[in-house]
Formats: sequence, C-alpha cells, structure tokens
Amino acid sequence: MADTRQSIEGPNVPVRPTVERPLGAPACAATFGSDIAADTLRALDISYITLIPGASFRGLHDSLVNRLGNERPTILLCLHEEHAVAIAHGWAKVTGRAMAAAVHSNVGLMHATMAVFNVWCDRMPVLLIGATGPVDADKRRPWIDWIHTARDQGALIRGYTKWDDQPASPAATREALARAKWIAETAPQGPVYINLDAGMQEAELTSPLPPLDVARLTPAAGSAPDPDLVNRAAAALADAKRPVVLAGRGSRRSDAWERRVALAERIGARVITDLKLGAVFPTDHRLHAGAPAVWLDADASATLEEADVILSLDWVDLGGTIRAVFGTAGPPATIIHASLDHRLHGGWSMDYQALPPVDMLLAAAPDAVVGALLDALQARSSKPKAEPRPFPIGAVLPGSLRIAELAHGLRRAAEGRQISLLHLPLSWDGKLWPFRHPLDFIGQDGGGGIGAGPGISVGAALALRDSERLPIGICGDGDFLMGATAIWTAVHYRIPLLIVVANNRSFYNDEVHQERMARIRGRPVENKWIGQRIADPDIDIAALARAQGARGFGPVARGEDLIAAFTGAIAAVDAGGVAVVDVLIEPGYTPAMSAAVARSAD
Ligand SMILES: Cc1ncc(C[n+]2csc(CCOP(=O)(O)OP(=O)(O)O)c2C)c(N)n1
Ligand SMILES: [Mg+2]
Repeated sequence: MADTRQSIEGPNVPVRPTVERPLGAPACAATFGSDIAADTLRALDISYITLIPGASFRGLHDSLVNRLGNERPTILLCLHEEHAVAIAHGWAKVTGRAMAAAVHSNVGLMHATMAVFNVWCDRMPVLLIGATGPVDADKRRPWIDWIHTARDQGALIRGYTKWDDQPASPAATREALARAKWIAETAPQGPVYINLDAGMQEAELTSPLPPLDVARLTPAAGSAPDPDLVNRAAAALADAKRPVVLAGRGSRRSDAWERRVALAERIGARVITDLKLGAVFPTDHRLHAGAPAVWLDADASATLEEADVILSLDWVDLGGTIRAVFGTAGPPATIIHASLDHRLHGGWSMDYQALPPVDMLLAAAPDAVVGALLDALQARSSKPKAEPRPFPIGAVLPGSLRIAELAHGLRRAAEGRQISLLHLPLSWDGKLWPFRHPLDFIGQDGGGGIGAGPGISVGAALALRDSERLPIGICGDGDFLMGATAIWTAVHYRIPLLIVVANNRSFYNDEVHQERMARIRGRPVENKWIGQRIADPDIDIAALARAQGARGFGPVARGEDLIAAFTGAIAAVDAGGVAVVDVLIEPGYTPAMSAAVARSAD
C-alpha cells in the first residue's frame, strides 16, 4: 500500500542554526514534564515551532530553549497567533509535513482560530500545541491562572481539527503528541490540537520513562483503491470519447505530477484545475481546459459539459461544480471520484460541500488512485506528446496598472527564474501565469479567511529557503494589511521572501457584493465604495515593510516604474532579505469571479 504522507523530494528540508542561540549547554537529563514534551517533538522530527509566548506554556518554552538548545524544533517567534498557524500552514503546503505552533492558554487559541480553520479547509497537517491550568485548582495562581483555564478548550476548535487531547501525565503527553502528528499527516490530512496542562509541564518527573519507539507508534497509514473498482474505472476511462479530469488536491511531488500527466495523455482527457489549490497539472499543456480558476471559467465549463466520463481527483466541491454546470438533474456522464475526504466530514462546518452524484468512489488518496489507474491502463498506448501551448509574457504599457500588468511586469523582471507563487489575490486571473511544476503555485488559504496570505507566504518561503526557487507571495491590500506583521518573522529569521501587494485600496470583493445589492434593490450603485475603500489616508505599505526591517518599494502607480521596482526587490531577496512591493492597481475581477462572487441563490 502506498504511503500517503507527502513530502518534497530529497532529504528533509534542512534546518539552519537559528539567530537565537541560548547560552550554556542543553540540560542533559529530562527532569520536568515539559522536557518530555520537548523531547517528543524532537523524536517526531518537528523542525520548527512557531509561537507567541505565554505563561501557560512557560515550562515547555524553557524546555525548548534550555533542554533542547533551541534546535529541532527551533522557535519561530511571531507577532500574532494567526500568523503562527499560517506560517505552519505555508510550511505544510510545501513539505506535506506538520510543523508545530504553540499558542497561549485560551486567548492565544482564540486568536488562532481563523488560521486553524484555513488549515482545516485546506486539508493540511499542523500540530497545534496549547496549554491550560494548572488543571488542579489548588495549584492555580490567583486571577490569571483562573481566567486562562477552561474546562474544554479543545471545544473551541474541535469542529475543524482532526483530533485533540489534553494529556494528564508526561507518559500520556508523549503518546498524545505521537498520535497527533501521525493523525495530522495521514491522508486526509488536517490540523490537530494537544493541550498541555501547565501543572504537568512544570512538575518534576517522578520516574524516568522508557525509550520512545516513534516509528512503531506512527506506522505509514497508506490507502489503496479497490482493485475491481480500479479496473471498472479504467475501462470506463479507456472507452470514453470525451473524458475530463477535474484535478483537485494533489501532492507537491514531481513524480505524482508526471503520473497525472501520463494518465491524461494515455486516455486523452481534458484536464481542469483549481486556483484554490496547489498546481497539479501543467496549465500550458494542450489538454488543460480553460485557465485555473476559483470558479470554472467559460472554457472549462464548456469542456465539462461535453464530458462523457468525469474523473474527479479529490476536486473541492464536486457536487457544487456539477450543479453549477449541469443543474440539479446532474450530468449524463459517468462520474468517478477519487477521494478520502468523506472520512473527515463532521457536523460543525459545511466545508464538506454539496453531496456529489458519484458512480464509482475510489476511496483512496487521489495520487494513489492515479498510479493504480495508470497500471490498469498500461496496455493502452499514449497519444503522441503535444507541444505545450505558448504562454507569452504580455507588455507592460506606460500608465495606470491592472492585475494583468502586475503579472506581466513580475514575469519580465524574474524571467528565467524558477518562481514559486505562495499566494494569489482574489483579483488574479489564471490566464496570466503558467504553472509547469508542483511548486510553481502552492494554492490559497483554504477557508477563505482573509489575512492569511503573508503568514502562509512566510512559512512556505522557509520551506523553500534552501532551494533555487524565488518565493513570491502576491496579496490583496486587505489581506496584506490584516497579516502584515507576519513578515517581521521572515526578516528576523533571515527567510528570503518577496511580497507583492496588489493594492486596489479596497476590500473590493465586497464592493462587488454592494453593487449587486444596489442593482437588485434599484439603489445607487455609486455608493458601493462606502465602508469598503481603504483610502484617505492611503496606507504607506512600503513603510510598514521598512518598519519591520524589510525593504519597501512603491507605491508603484505607473507601468513605466514597475519593472525597476520588481528588479530591485528581487535583488534584495537574492541578497537574503525580505522585500515588499506596493503596486497600485485598478479594481477589477475576471468575469467568472465577479459573476460567482455576487451570485445569489437564484
Ligand atoms: C477574516 C475575513 N473577514 C472578512 C472577509 C470577507 N471578505 C472576503 S474578500 C474580502 C476583501 C479582501 O480584500 P483584498 O485582500 O484587498 O482583495 P480585493 O477583494 O480587494 O481584491 C473580504 C473583506 C473574509 N473572507 N475573511
Ligand atoms: Mg483590495
């Protein structure tokens, strides 16, 4: 059976010595409960732990610094709990692995909730560590320990985590952490939460614990599709006249990418990809239909409408997509769905989406299904390989800018480089940028929680730090401003990163909604900007970057200044720094995006 835990190729992502090195030798013996927790994080190969400090885990903090010497895991100090989780999220999006994030008892967790929701909806592994107590009321300090103790803290996030626990002893803590990481990284992946009792952390150990056999506690939990179903699905795909692959969630591995391409070529399927998710198929391939989009564009919709067999590879919202294209009667096409997502569905959040009509459910990780289908279709010859579609870079004309010029300018300034797009703004158009490798784009925030872009970009840039890739996060101004102080962590820990702000000086998404309201109600559309525009005063985004030790460029308002600003920023990143370029763009979305954003249930 296939190991469904994903990782980027090659050795583990290297961990460099941190800029925060403790004095003195690490304590050689585990003496306190929190020493056991820290040792377990190292045994579980957790490279980093993001955190905002808090007294509820001062025991663990001391163990990380003075027992482990702030190595494996290394602390990444953040300025908001939302960033702490978003950074772990970005790391997971590149590596497929869980980083730890520690948040203070109840209040830190409350700050973190939206980011945890994003991780959950994005099906990414993160090991969230919290604290409480002391649970034993007799040991609590007056006031503060009482307000920071809650009976069931995990309840705050139980609706959007895979598992949570509050272990009561060091031995139980070890087991809980091992189980947590194992569950988080097993497909379908997701965030988990371990709540450490402050009393347990700070208590001296009464007896040594036996050695921990992590490998046996966290066996590879592979999944494989039913062989009969695979044969039936392969036969349906082989016989199909107009097969379409809805290529949804997939790993960042390039061997998995190549197998998806081989499968599409072998059955001659058109392939549709999703801009919410990391790249899974070359968007300049002749078989790729339309452009990657958050909602299907006209070309992709028309292609799907013609399909006689649809293969969904863990497509997000298969039911909703089918309904949007075919109406409630569903398509005449045969639908094959490769997914384990149903195993995660709970009752609190509806991120499970509409129930899709499915003729064959291949209940396994989608990349495992691709491999099995390819094996079953081995006898079938592939059509000759087609040349990729040309993807020329558009011109950047003088004068005011739109998102298209921003993209063309960036492509020009970085021509010849391997670029990883770590985040994209809502105004993005999938036509602007080809994805030719799984790390060309790592997908969006998952849960639609604005403010995640900077943090996700920082975490992903950390995972890419020792690669050849130029890490670029492009954020809307609303998104950037909510998450702006995440970049301090990148500056402080020397994580090279370019952030480009697609600054339309508005929460423009919601202007589209107000316009829709005005039109339906026959009221003045001209008022749609009120309570939406982020202007008067304009925010000096470059100054926000400079205030945190990053290089700030802009505001760039004209095409003639764009490439020089990007070139300067890329040079700063190549020198190991963090750069932020503020680009003023005209508001506007793609037609498919505008239509879908403002759609009502009519
Ligand atoms: C935490 C959160 N608050 C509010 C919203 C509602 N919302 C959706 S998009 C959006 C605007 C985002 O602004 P920006 O990042 O500048 O992108 P733009 O729409 O201007 O392209 C808002 C406020 C949300 N999704 N998440
Ligand atoms: Mg905006």
